[in-house]
Amino acid sequence: MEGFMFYCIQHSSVQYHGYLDEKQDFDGSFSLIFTLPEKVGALCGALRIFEKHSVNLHHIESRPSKQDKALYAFFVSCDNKTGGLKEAIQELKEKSTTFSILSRDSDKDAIPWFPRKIVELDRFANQILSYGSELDSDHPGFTDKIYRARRKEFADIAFNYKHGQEIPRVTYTPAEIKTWGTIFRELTKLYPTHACREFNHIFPLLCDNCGFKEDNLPQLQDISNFLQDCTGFRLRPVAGLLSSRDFLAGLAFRVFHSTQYIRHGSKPMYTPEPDICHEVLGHVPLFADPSFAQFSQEIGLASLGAPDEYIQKLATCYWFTVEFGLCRQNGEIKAYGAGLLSSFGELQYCVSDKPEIRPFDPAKTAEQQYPITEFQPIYYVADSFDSAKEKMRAFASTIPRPFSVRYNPYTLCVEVIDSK
Ligand code: HBI
Ligand code: NLE
Ligand code: FE
Repeated sequence: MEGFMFYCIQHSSVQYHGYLDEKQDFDGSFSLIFTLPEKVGALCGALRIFEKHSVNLHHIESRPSKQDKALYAFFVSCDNKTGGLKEAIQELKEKSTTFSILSRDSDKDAIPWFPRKIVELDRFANQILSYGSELDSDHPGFTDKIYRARRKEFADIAFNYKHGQEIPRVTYTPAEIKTWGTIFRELTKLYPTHACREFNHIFPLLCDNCGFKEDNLPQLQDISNFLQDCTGFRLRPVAGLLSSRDFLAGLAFRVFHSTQYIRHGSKPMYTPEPDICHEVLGHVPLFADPSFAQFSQEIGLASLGAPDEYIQKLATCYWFTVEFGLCRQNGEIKAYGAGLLSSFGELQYCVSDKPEIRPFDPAKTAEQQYPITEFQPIYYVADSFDSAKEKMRAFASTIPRPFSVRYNPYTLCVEVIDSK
């Protein structure tokens, strides 16, 4: 299937426009997908409606509809600065054969907005859920002034970061290096017996290429370069937790949002919050594995524009795979979830006989409740990354969306296709 025609042809100028006039482009917070009957002047008529209601258009694409050759599909982004959008939509709906709205605002009938260019991930930086520079009162760092000030420094790096920049290098303090050292030492003792094959294959490469060692915290930019060589995954710094929708959207572009601070030194064995140890020891090795990278991106692509209840289901599948997944290898249970591979407490616990173990089945797994501040009572076991991916693909195809998406790795853009 083809992506929107004008979009492909004019792609480079669109991207250029985005860089030149980012602000204006980013303000286009509504997108409309509609089909018009094939008749001369149909688009002109539609554009006149926007003009009449003073709606400012930021971008427009068109192509023949896949569903019906006699129709033309249009994809338009616009803002609602003058307040005329509602009337324009009303009028346009009457002239259109099909009509959908994508919106960042909480309009019930709209498809949620999603990024279509990698630079649009810059929008997420200031939408951190909790923590960030402000710690919750039961966090071990809450009363530690030095720790709080340090967290703010990291938050500022993330807030100011823009796509395409080098991720600032950080000099970690002796106390931070000590915390890292404890975690690194304990985990590397467990990996040979507890981690999956793919993890153990890649880990030594990170030691050789990215400075992973007991007395050194690796730098995000070096890791990002390494991952781009392996699978095209890249890192971008983030101040804290993103919403599931934003976080999953990053994965669609093979972008992993990574924290850069380290957990409080008083509790090295387990933290509920992602920190640099979790990101680089837990997540990074497997993002260098092609099959796992593909699996992760597909969860991301499935999330774009999905209804809230399905974002919830995808986030739960993500939790029980990428974060806390187990797999069977040569008759043994091994860990591949990052939350396990970064916690020397939970890594030992997860393969003991204490937790319950079930086969990974997205439709069922997606409904499972889970705690986020203690060891998991239930884990799901996958046969392989490829089989988990096939299962996720089948599940994703049940998500109701009036369009499908395809990632273009040459342009780093998501192409929207008007029907499945
Ligand atoms: N945000 N920064 C950040 N890091 C994560 O690992 C993360 C997140 N938001 C949500 C999330 N993980 C998942 O648990 C799912 O909700 C997608
Ligand atoms: N519990 C993990 C750890 O201690 O490294 C972090 C999990 C983040 C979701
Ligand atoms: Fe994580």
